[in-house]
Amino acid sequence: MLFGRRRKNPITLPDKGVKQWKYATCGYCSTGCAMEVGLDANGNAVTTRGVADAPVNQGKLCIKGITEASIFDATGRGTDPLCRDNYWDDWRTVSWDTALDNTAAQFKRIQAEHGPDSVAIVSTGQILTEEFYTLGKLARGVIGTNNYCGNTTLCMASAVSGYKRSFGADGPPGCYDDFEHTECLLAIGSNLPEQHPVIYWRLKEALEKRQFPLIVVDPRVTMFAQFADIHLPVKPGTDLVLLNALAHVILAEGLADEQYIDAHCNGRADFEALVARYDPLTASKICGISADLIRQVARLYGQAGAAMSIWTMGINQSTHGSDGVSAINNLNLITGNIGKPGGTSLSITGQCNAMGTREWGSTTGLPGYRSLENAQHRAEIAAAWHIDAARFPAFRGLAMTDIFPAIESGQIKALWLVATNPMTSMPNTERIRRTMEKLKFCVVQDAYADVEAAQYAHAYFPASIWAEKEGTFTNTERRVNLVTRVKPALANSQPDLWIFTQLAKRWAHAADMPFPDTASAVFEEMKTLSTGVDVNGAPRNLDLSGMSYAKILAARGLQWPMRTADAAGQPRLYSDGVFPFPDGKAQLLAMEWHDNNESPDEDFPFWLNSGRVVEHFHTRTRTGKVGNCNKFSPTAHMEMNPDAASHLGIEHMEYVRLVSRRGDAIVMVQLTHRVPHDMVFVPFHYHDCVNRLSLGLLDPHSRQPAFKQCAVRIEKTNQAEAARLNLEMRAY
Ligand SMILES: Nc1nc2c(c(=O)[nH]1)N[C@H]1C(S)=C(S)[C@@H](COP(=O)(O)OP(=O)(O)OC[C@H]3O[C@@H](n4cnc5c(=O)[nH]c(N)nc54)[C@H](O)[C@@H]3O)O[C@H]1N2
Ligand SMILES: Nc1nc2c(c(=O)[nH]1)N[C@H]1C(S)=C(S)[C@@H](COP(=O)(O)OP(=O)(O)OC[C@H]3O[C@@H](n4cnc5c(=O)[nH]c(N)nc54)[C@H](O)[C@@H]3O)O[C@H]1N2
Ligand code: SF4
Ligand SMILES: [Mo]
Repeated sequence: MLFGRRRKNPITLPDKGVKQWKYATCGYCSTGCAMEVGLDANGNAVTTRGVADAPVNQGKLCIKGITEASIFDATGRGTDPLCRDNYWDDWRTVSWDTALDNTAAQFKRIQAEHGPDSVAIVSTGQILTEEFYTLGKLARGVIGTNNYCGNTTLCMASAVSGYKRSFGADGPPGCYDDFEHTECLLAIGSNLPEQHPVIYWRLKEALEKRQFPLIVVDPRVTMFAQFADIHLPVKPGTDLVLLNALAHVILAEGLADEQYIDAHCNGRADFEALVARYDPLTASKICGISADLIRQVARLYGQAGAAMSIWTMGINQSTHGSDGVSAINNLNLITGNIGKPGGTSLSITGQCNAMGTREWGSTTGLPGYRSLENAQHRAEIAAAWHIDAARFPAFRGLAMTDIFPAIESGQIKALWLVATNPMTSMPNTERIRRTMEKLKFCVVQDAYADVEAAQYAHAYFPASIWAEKEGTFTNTERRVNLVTRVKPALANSQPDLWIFTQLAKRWAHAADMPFPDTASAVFEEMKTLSTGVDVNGAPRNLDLSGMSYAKILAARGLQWPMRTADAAGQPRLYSDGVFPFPDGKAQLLAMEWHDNNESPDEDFPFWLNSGRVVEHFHTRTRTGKVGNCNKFSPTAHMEMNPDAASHLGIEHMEYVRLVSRRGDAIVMVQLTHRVPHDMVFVPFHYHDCVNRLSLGLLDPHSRQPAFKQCAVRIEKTNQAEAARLNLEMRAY
């Protein structure tokens, strides 16, 4: 006899006519899922499937990965290079030679007139590592500007800065397998089930095998918070206070790992003196979590045999983002939870290759986690690139968030945007719009021609996307994985690597420099730069020298460091307690919390919180055109507490106008108890929406904007007019 589903509703998968499967790594988030793209008899990408024996995702994909085959031909892809004299003119289709010659000539003219740093370059976390490395060589070795940065300033800069301040170098020390070993997990400012669904699945698998406390810190009752054992609805922007208080209890109650601190940490005295002032009662009055709950969580964390913390944008996008990260590191250092199975400080990265640019992109330094401030590092890279080390500045230039004000003030005249869309993703859209209008020359290099940033461009380079190219991505757990060329580039678009190497040819001195034009040759060059010793005399961690594309493919991704061909990649860093500071010790940091956000008042009584939903990716150049993603949230919307709404006479699905000190935006109301009374949450995916309102105060260390905190008021609005405006703003 047949029972249940088999009898009632047998599931049949439609036959998509797949003739061939080709390997890739997902091009959306940093989870790093391995997949295969299915091609039909005509070579069209028709579907994707997860790779069953891949260590990261073990066959799973989320909604974005499942629908990723349709992005190749999505509307709005750029097919030809375009040029125009003024941004208000119509575009002219031109040849690649014309587009590249013209761009090089404009950069040279502007640099001759206003100095080398008057040309700025802002890149991304979404191209291949080999492309990042080549762009860095072009930016620093050929064009010679120090104002070169990436959208990672909006994303991971606080994690990078916090890791460097605590451990001496960037690089997440843990891995997903730590879920299988931990006895306590603290997740801060991360909505893992929606933003990293497959990492969340890994966590759930671990929890199903073995129970351990899951504690989620988020002012919203996110999906993650609903699944947690303990939810700490922290007051926005006060995580540092909570973390200092947790450390206070752990030290005061003798739960610290004294041996680990003595052997591996500097700075204990100052740190202890500072956290002594953050007793649970004092802290509770600032961060809104009761003293008892703070003690309970501290004891759970301090007593666990192995405890780990993960975090994402709720920490990084804050005026104390870098301090928040270092405070998480403090917590793990004093409990001896670094580099051991289940004990770690694991920042959950954002974009598919945000790690690749940090490692090899040269935006904040030089390749392979080298720094501009270090003369030996400058010499090493100058030798590899066959240039004079004097070409490198001895300090890093402006961060992305400082580049825009420098355009405003006239210091920067030209801007090259590579795979980033600041017109939608930067705070204070109106200010960005006025800033972009001031540019003498702007190039936008994007896979999609309808990206909003192109509105102010004088040249547009159509880039090939994701698996139209070959190369590697590094994921959250330092795993390097391969993207193979699944199908040919669309129309006249070209891989970013090709664009960089061809542009380099427009400068005479680049002729003497190595500019390999295949990804695998670039990878070999990177490998040679990845060996050697660090500032503490220990072997460099970011070592890829044992890897090859064939090995990566066979293993479905390998973690660095991998120093020899017969070694396996290393799952954790700092397991020996040796950190990349000169004396090998990590740094405990004493950090005071300052109340420095824009916060609600009488005129603007709500916190405006912003972030993401599972079905969309960033500024929707891709997911906005994938029917099975866009249909879940085609319209800009806002989570609002029903009690607050009824107080203002606002109903579910009604349009309202949000107003901040910067601007206004129309959103549709979604009533939900996920947000408290005094907060609204708006996904940032929609153009001319939340970032028209955001302030984006900067973290002093990382220069990352506090996207998660500013103040707004809510006004009733004419529904028909709002619906029309809403449609007009979001034409696709
Ligand atoms: N579906 C999807 N997945 C994505 C992306 C996407 O666009 N779509 N983008 C990728 C990228 S680049 C990134 S960076 C990640 C982001 O991943 P996440 O950081 O997990 O996502 P966000 O929604 O930006 O923010 C996470 C949470 O921070 C909370 N938060 C706000 N203020 C505070 C605070 O003061 N303290 C604390 N503790 N929490 C606070 C918010 O309420 C929110 O729930 O997602 C990646 N994955
Ligand atoms: N209010 C608010 N604002 C935020 C955030 C928030 O939480 N709240 N989060 C911030 C964060 S964490 C991030 S990471 C940023 C993201 O902000 P952006 O980077 O500006 O947003 P994306 O839409 O990802 O832009 C990437 C662009 O690259 C293009 N692209 C994709 N693949 C390729 C390729 O292979 N080659 C080329 N040349 N182009 C390609 C895409 O079409 C897209 O236009 O937004 C930030 N802004
Ligand atoms: S979890 Fe991230 S990497 Fe995996 S399929 Fe989804 S978007 Fe892609
Ligand atoms: Mo991000």
